[in-house]
Amino acid sequence: MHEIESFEAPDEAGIDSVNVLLVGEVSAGKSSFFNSVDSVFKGRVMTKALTGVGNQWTAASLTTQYRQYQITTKGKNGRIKFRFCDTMGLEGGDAGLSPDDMAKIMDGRVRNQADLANGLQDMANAAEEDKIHCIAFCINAETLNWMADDIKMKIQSIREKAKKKNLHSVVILTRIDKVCEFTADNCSKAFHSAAVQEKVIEASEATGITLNQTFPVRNYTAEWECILDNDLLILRAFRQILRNAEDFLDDKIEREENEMKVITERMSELGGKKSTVGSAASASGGKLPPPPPGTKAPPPPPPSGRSGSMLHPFTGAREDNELKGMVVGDRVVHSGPDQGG
Ligand SMILES: Nc1nc2c(ncn2[C@@H]2O[C@H](COP(=O)(O)OP(=O)(O)OP(=O)(O)O)[C@@H](O)[C@H]2O)c(=O)[nH]1
Ligand SMILES: [Mg+2]
Repeated sequence: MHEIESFEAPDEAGIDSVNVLLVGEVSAGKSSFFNSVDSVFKGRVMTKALTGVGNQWTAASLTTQYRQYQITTKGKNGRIKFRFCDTMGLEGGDAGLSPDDMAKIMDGRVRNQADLANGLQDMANAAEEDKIHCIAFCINAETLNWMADDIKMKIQSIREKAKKKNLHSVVILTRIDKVCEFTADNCSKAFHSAAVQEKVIEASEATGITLNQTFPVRNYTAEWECILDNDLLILRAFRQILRNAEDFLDDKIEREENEMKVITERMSELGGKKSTVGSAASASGGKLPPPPPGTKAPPPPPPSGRSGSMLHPFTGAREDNELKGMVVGDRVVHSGPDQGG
């Protein structure tokens, strides 16, 4: 508990709380998982998020708003730097949220309490504090065998989008009490139950998320008081989510520092090339350095008047010893006034 309660995002991340996105099929237990974590930290069963079955005929999601829930403790300074972001359940075919919609949520482009049922309204600019730092896929252990292929494909596609953003994913396997009667009686039996173990493997295979990131839990849905064995399963899952988010943030900071280093090196390379002439001149007090030995110095500029080269051999009749002796290409300097003006 202490590891979670004392969690602080690194200063460089520029955020106050870590955000975890809850994704899953309709009735997978997303909202119940938030309530369960909330219950563990409050020490009593919490029901802040609405849970239950939506429309039984259309199998629509009960949750229709995007909600960011801050986790708080019962203590005085009771705020854990952690938020769960609850979404509408994934529906079959083109209905409901698409993987692209989920990617917008991951980018922090959907505001808290936005309506999701009538098409997602995304913002052009995302706030850093609304970006997602870890994804939790909620999978119903009881109905996993019958999960429709299009839901599986949506989950895979959302995972791909998360991976491209370097986000880690975990599986929260809910309703383990419904697949093992011993676990239903006592949650500490979950680790000795072949039935639960089988579902853990199935969920890992269906999502492509490794076994050590797949956590069986029993959400608080029928209890009035918290039970230690339930709490331990929920805390185990929550601690891993937090560690994943921390790893993501550390990696993000490292990548950004590296990108900055590459940009700085590139800029100094470009700057170095540009300043070669300038730096040579400034090193010699504003004058260009002397040419290397053996280089013929250019002729000094004429003191005044006009100058040029002989283009044609001199054919004039006038006696002019200087011009008569010159050939084509020789330099001519005339400093006096033209004949006749
Ligand atoms: N027995 C049992 N029931 C659960 C568990 N988790 C959730 N439920 C029940 O499953 C139903 C759906 O739970 P929700 O938490 O509302 O599911 P959701 O994923 O938020 O559903 P939508 O918002 O409709 O997408 C509710 O009746 C819960 O009481 C669990 O671990 N065990
Ligand atoms: Mg819900």
